[in-house]
Amino acid sequence: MRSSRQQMPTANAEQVEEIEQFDAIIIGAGVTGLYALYRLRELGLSVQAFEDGGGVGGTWYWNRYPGCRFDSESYTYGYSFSEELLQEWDWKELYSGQPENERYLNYVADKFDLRRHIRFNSRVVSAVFNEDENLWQVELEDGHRARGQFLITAIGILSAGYIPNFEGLDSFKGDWCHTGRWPAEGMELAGKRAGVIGTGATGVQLITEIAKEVGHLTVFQRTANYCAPLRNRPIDPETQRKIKANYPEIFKKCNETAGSFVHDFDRRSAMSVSPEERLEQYERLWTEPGFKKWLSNFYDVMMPGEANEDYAEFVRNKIRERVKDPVVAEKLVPKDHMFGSKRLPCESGYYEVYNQDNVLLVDVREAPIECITPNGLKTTDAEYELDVIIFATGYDAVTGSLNKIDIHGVGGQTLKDKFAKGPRTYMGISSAGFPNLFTINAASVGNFVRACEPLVDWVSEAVCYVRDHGYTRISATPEAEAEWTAHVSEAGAKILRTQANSWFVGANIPGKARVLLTSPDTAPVMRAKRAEVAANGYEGFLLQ
Ligand code: NA7
Repeated sequence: MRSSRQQMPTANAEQVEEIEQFDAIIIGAGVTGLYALYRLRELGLSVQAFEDGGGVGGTWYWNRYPGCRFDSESYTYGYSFSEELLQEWDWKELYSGQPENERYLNYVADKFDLRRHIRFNSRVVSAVFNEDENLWQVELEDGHRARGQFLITAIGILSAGYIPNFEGLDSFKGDWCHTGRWPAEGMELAGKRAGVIGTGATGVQLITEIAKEVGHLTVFQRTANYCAPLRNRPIDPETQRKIKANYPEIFKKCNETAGSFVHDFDRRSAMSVSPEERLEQYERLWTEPGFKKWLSNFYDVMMPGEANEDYAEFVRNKIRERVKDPVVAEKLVPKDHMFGSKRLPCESGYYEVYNQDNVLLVDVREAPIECITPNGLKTTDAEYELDVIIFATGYDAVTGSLNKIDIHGVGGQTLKDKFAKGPRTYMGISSAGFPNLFTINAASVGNFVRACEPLVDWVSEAVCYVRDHGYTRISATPEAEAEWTAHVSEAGAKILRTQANSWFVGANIPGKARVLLTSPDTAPVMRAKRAEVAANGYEGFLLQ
């Protein structure tokens, strides 16, 4: 199907602006946006993607900070839709780094000729639903406009970077940046006095890497995390051959697990075996790479309760063993939240960094940050002189990136207002009063590509259903939305992810409503739910 151009009157009646019209508009050309583009185009729709960045990749385009890499197994992260692609691409490491991940996504964009449908350096600032024509009109920062029947926000769950509102940042004489907007030309760090704020998954990767080159490093930690060894290694030719021969089984396995990872829980309770057997399993898994340590462990390790605390203590002791100074070690040992209630960072030498003479750990819960000064950073205890400040302070998750776009639905209501107390959607995908808008970024969770492919497939089929059945609009019914929102709240209250103050529940952003921002259900449950909805003629959706 071809795109068309419509002549629209402008403010000046003499002038006529041509606005290109598409079947679907996708915001974002990251992992999800690229696949949505491919899929919808294959289905014969005219599609245009708008991407804020200068290239494809989303997360893997922006996060150029040193140390950035997967902690999902690389070979589980690639797209599964093309056997040819799977066989052509060699993942070089078990946990691939950002440069390689970005190369992969560029390779995909070129191989499937996606680039010609993407307008780069194009930030969408508004999207307004035209009720008479059943079209979304988007406007970019540079004034460019486009229209589409369907609008898909593939803008990521963690893309709106958060920098705490510290007084004095403007006065800082050195360089600073947020990890999610790491300059393409890099940061000058060699020999410098660097300060890093934040010790989440990003901070842990970054700190380990830059500790190798900076002159002095000060880490400002508010909450210690449970981190475990990544144990990355190159993929040797024999393993590569096995991976390529086994993709169907690998993906089948991923599809069966809660978070779409290749690891599955031990069906036994940690408490049902002897302490010796329990410890033997903990130790054995500790030597294994990646998330296996918790996702292949006794199932109740990842549930609130006794097993969780037992494993938490095991991890705490692992941390204590690696840090020479016992006072520093105790600061690095998490004691205020349950194991797994926050995202678990994997690391490659993180704790040893604190054994270096040129590294200082500052506990900013004990002495909070007061302000940034021209020469560094001041806590209630002391001032630290710094040449560079790096904010590894995370993201305004899920709704943050949506809120950056002024989205107006039926009757002019804004999505921002509607989501002020948390997302109100049906299955994360659709919101009543916002027809033909698919908020894919609010519905993905887990091992990202594994989660986003079936989601995009579902949305694409829904789009075809609407068109093939002569409808012009699809959106969640208010009833389905209310039921789903209540389900997220009720089921969410019982899971580990809602037990700590983290981005999962918006608790990292001052003033943000505390609500689970993703689905509380496992990936197989969500896929089954979506399949049932589709099989029942898009039950819970209003088709007009
Ligand atoms: P996270 O996991 O949200 O971590 C942000 C870190 O920044 C965390 O240690 C925060 O401490 C810290 N932070 C945030 N605000 C402040 C202030 N005001 N003062 C001091 N420290 C602060 O983001 P990441 O980028 O590491 O990871 C995001 C996801 O990317 C991750 O889950 C992976 O899926 C990939 P806190 O813990 O809130 O006390």
